Amino acid sequence: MFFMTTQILQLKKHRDQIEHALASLLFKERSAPSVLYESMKYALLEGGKRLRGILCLYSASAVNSSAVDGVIDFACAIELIHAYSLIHDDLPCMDNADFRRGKPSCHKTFNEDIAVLAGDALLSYAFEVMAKAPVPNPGISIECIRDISKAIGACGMVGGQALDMEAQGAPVDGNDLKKIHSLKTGKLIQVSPVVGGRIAGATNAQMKALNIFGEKLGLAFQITDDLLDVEGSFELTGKKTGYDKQLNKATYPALFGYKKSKIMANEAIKASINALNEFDIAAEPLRELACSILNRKA
Ligand code: GRG
Repeated sequence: MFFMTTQILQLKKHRDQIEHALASLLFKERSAPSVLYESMKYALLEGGKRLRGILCLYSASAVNSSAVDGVIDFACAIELIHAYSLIHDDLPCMDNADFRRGKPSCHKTFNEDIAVLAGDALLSYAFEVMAKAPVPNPGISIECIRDISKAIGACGMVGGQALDMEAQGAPVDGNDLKKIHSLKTGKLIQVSPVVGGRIAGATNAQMKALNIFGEKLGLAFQITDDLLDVEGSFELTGKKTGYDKQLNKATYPALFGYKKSKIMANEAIKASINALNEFDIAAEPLRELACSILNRKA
């Protein structure tokens, strides 16, 4: 009970830290055309779990217990990119989803043209934020920007989205599904702890560990996301459930069955935690976060 309360308080503290930092960063863009600014604010602030940003912060602390300059900026940049990807993913030409984070999706509130531009502006701003981040060593900043660009580009998240679009209604096997999700959802999750660790000065062995940790966690996250689409509720997930089936999407429960999908998620989380053997107690928040993915309801 004590463990749970401490973990939840710590998560809340970091989530609030990211939320405040995002609000301050976005405020600097207030001279943008007002409808664009409002749409960016609508899609970015409030409602996100900030999982990717928290992974970045926790990994930096696992490597270096002192506060590391610039990590929060990278955590926010990752969340800006995530918000852009969700806006574009919800568009009628993509998943055509009417709800996100418990409210009408960005294009439902601001129309498609502005929603596309809000996504574009959030993505562009993420790069400005990273370039300005007060990281101790500018070379490290460039390496992180490189890692993130790779993770979200044509051979990463955007490529995964293209494969996902192509796969709708087509026969998809377990390997196809793994590939789509490891790119579409997995790459941004995977790069988040890697970037936090890199900024904090991780050794090569620690970088390798964080990379595997992120990869396995991303897989477990996607499997649980598919399970939530079957067993979750709008109240908790903030989006329409049962939607994968409606779109005829290949999912883990559809391909492997509910029970096997649960086992696969468990195995992926075990593997993610094993990868952290390189770290001492300072990585405990990362381990706890990984465990919480299995029981997540949102
Ligand atoms: C359109 C370029 C482009 C990319 C889209 C992110 C993405 C790629 C697709 C997301 C599709 C999706 C909803 C996948 C399920 C897993 C997932 C990423 C869920 C949303 O992430 P959460 O639950 O969201 O961390 P919050 O709202 O908490 O930030």
